[in-house]
Order: sequence, then structure tokens, then C-alpha cells
Amino acid sequence: MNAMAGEQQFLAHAGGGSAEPATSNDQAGMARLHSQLQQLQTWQTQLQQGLGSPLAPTPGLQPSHPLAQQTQAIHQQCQDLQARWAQQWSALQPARSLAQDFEQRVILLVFGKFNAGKSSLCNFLAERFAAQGQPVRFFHLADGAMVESDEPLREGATETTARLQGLCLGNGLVLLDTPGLHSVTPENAALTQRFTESADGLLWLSSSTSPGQVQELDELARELRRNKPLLPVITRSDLIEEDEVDGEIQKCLRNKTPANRALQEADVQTRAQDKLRQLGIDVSVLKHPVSISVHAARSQPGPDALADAGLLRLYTAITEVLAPAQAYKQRKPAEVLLHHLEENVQGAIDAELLPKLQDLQRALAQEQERLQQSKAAMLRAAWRQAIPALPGLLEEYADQLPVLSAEVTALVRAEISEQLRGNLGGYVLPVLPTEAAAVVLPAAIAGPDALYAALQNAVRVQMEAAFAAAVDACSHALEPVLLQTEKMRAHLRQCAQGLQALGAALRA
Ligand SMILES: Nc1nc2c(ncn2[C@@H]2O[C@H](COP(=O)(O)OP(=O)(O)O)[C@@H](O)[C@H]2O)c(=O)[nH]1
Ligand SMILES: [Mg+2]
Repeated sequence: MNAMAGEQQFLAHAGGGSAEPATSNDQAGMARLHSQLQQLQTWQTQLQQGLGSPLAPTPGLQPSHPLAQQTQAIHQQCQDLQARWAQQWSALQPARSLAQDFEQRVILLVFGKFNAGKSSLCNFLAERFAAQGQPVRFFHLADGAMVESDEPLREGATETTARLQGLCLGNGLVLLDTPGLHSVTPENAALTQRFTESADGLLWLSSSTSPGQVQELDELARELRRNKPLLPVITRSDLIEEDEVDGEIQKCLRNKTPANRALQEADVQTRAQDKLRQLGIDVSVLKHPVSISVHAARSQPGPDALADAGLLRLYTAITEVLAPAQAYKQRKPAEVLLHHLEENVQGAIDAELLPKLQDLQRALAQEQERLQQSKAAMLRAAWRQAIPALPGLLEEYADQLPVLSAEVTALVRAEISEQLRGNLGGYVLPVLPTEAAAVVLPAAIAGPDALYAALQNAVRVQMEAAFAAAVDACSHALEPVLLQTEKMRAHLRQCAQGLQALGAALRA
């Protein structure tokens, strides 16, 4: 096949669009997409159900207790998050409709630094498509709106910030020309992001003077993780030579030699593979790099120009990118939803909700410890308060033991209540029953010393029992919160694993 026939075949194939009736392959793809979307939606429903019946405040805690407030804050956060997710999903609508504008087309991102030769290559391809009679439309973004024009893209432009631009080739292909996020204006950053996301395949251009600066791929990492195909293109693969024409020295543009191109391609291939591994990306997304010179293709006369300049190889390489790009395009709606679930939903859970749940668990554990320690502290304090009054009461009621018992009981109950108020104030404590903490003295006691000892003992026993019971009740009151927190964390863990599995299955 000669060069021109090769080109015609490529242009016809790439420009063709998918106007043909759906094949059984397409239908299988649609069915798969449908089931993937459904699984993602089910995941979201389950997640939200788990967040919808969350941390109810426990009846044993006063609403003013810090733990009750912490619990309430998490409850509120669960509600707020769900509202935010709904909002974020509708904010993605414009991105989805951008993709819908190009629904019948494969979108390739032409990515690379300033002067990488992106606009020149886009214009060159536009000329070739137009020469074949295929429709070509240029567009750029102005004030957030798409503006179409017949003007080719600006080449060698020296602006410091790029404009978002691209072109439709035939009915099947869209090229988006972007230098990447770092060189667009802040207003355009979100749109650039959406452009990047809407792409089905990635052409990564770098000049043969320093080809394959792999750190540039960092910006594409997310798209590469979605298994979008990546074709490195080494541009401007030419040099100026001096030739003698009719006895005069003239400067001529020459293609770099095939050997030189092969070396550069192999080098970019190796480094790109390393970079992808380092980013944890499946290297199968990487296509073999192709070295081209748009200027040589343009300046050299004759039919061999396309082949010599590497453009026929580029056509073949782009054709190979189209299949995986089509595959991506087919699952794109699921990818967009998955992305939302990963970034917005799971991202917020990891960054905002889980830390709060951990804080709450830590606070609960600390409070349990404080409760246990407060038992001894309350006993010490109540004891110190009550004991000095005993000798006086003993003197006063030595002959009326039942009255003495009643008086000491009243004293003990007052001290217990005061300690409970001071130390366990945030809890809803059962009122001390009337028979609680009753100081009962043995019937026969020999002498005042024995009576005093018996009183002291009875006071201690009653206080110990009362504080132990109260601490037990408080500790119990915390249990439902702890259980619910653990349950929610387990649910979230399970959801995180589920989403990972869904993502892996989608991209497999
Ligand atoms: N020698 C040479 N220069 C080229 C080639 N393609 C583009 N250029 C030049 O490289 C500069 C940047 O090209 P441009 O397409 O604007 O790059 P962009 O910034 O990536 O869009 C311009 O001066 C072009 O003329 C090529 O194949 N060979
Ligand atoms: Mg440009």
C-alpha cells in the first residue's frame, strides 16, 4: 500500500464516526455498562442507608455532655455529607454534557508543554482531513462557552496562559489541545479538568530536543488509572542541515535518521514504563512511542514525505489507540459515577467522617477510664466530708441508735449525691432510691469505740456500693454509642472495600 492509500484508510477510519447500527458487541457493552451503573448506584444506596440510621443520642447521657454533643455532630455531619454529595453530583452535569456533545466521537487529549508542537500537529491533521473532504471544525472556550470557528489553532503562540481549544475531525474524532492544568487561568482550571476527564485516550507530545519528560505524566495519572490508552509522540524530530544548491549554501530541514528516532522512541518507552510503574499504573496502557516531524512532512515534496516524517506510523499508532479509547468511551458514564463516588464520597468519608468517628471512639475510651478512676476519687472526697461529722453525731445520739443510723444515713446520702453531681453530672442518673445507702448498725455493740468503728465501716461500705453502682450505670450508658460507632466504622470499611472491588472490576 502506498503512503497516500495508507493515509486515506486512516482518515476514513478515524473520521468515520459510529453511525453504523449497533453491533452485538456494542449491545453487550451497553448491558455491561447498565449493570456497572446499577452496582455503583446500589453501593451508594447501601452506604447512605448506613449513614442514615446513625448515632442516635443515648438516653443515659445529658444532651449537654461533650460525648452527646460529639455524637450529635457526627449525626449532623452524616446528613450534611449526603446533601453535599447530591450537590456535587449535579455540579458534574456540565462535564457530562460536554461529553454528550461529542457522544458519537472519540475524544483524544493532545497533551504536552508549551511548544511541544500540539497546535501544529492538530492543524496538520486538520489539513489532511479537510483535503479528503472530511468536515473539520475548530473550537475554543471563551467565557466558559464553546465558540466554533474556521480558524486553525494558533501555532508558536507565546501567551503565558493557554486557551482551551480543540477540533472535530470528520465525524468520529475530537482532539483537545491542552498544555495541562498548570498553564491555564484559574477560571479555566475547572474546565480544563473536565476536558481532561472527558478524553477517551491520551496523546502525550514532547519535542525531540528533550523528549519524554516523564514528570509531565503526573498530571495524567488519574486518567491513566482509568486505563485510558497513552501514546507518546516525539515531535519536531528534524534538524537543519546546510546543503549546497547551485553553488550556494542553503539551510534545509531534514528528518532525523530512522536510527536516531528508534533510539529516542526506545528511551521514552523505557522511562514512561518506569514512571507508570512508579505511579502504580498498569503499563499495558502505554503504546509504543512514535517520532514525527510535522514540518518535514509539510516541507518535503513528494508522496514519501508522510512516511519519512513518521506520520504514517503515527496514523497506525492512533488507529491502535482508537480501540481502547472506544472501550473507555463505552464505560465512561460508569467511570464518571465511579469517580464521583471515589473522590467526593469516599474521599469525604476518609478525610472527614472517619477521623471524627475515631475521635469519638478515643473520647469514649478515655471517658470509660475516667469513670473507673472517679469511683475511688468520689469515695475519697465523700469520706473526707462525712467522717469529721461522725464524732459529733455519735455523742449526740449515742443512746438512740435508730436515730443515729438515720442521721448518718442522711449524711452519707447527701455526700454521695454531691459527689455524683460533681463527677457524673453529664449523665442521666437514676435517683438514689430511698432504701439506698442506709447505714445499719449491728444490734449489740460493746462500747463507743466499737460503735465508732462499726459506723465508719458501714459508711464506707455504703459509699463504695453507691459509687460502684453509679459508675456502672454511666459506663453502661456509653455502650450503645460505642457499639454504634463500631458498627458504623465496620460498615464504612466494608463500603470502602466494596468500592475498590467495583473500581477494579470496571477497569479490568
Ligand atoms: N522544527 C520543527 N518545529 C516545529 C514542528 N512542529 C512545531 N514546531 C514549532 O514549534 C513551536 C511550537 O509549536 P506549537 O504547535 O505552537 O506548540 P504547542 O505550544 O505545543 O501548541 C512553533 O514555533 C512551531 O513552528 C516540527 O515538526 N519541527
Ligand atoms: Mg498551542
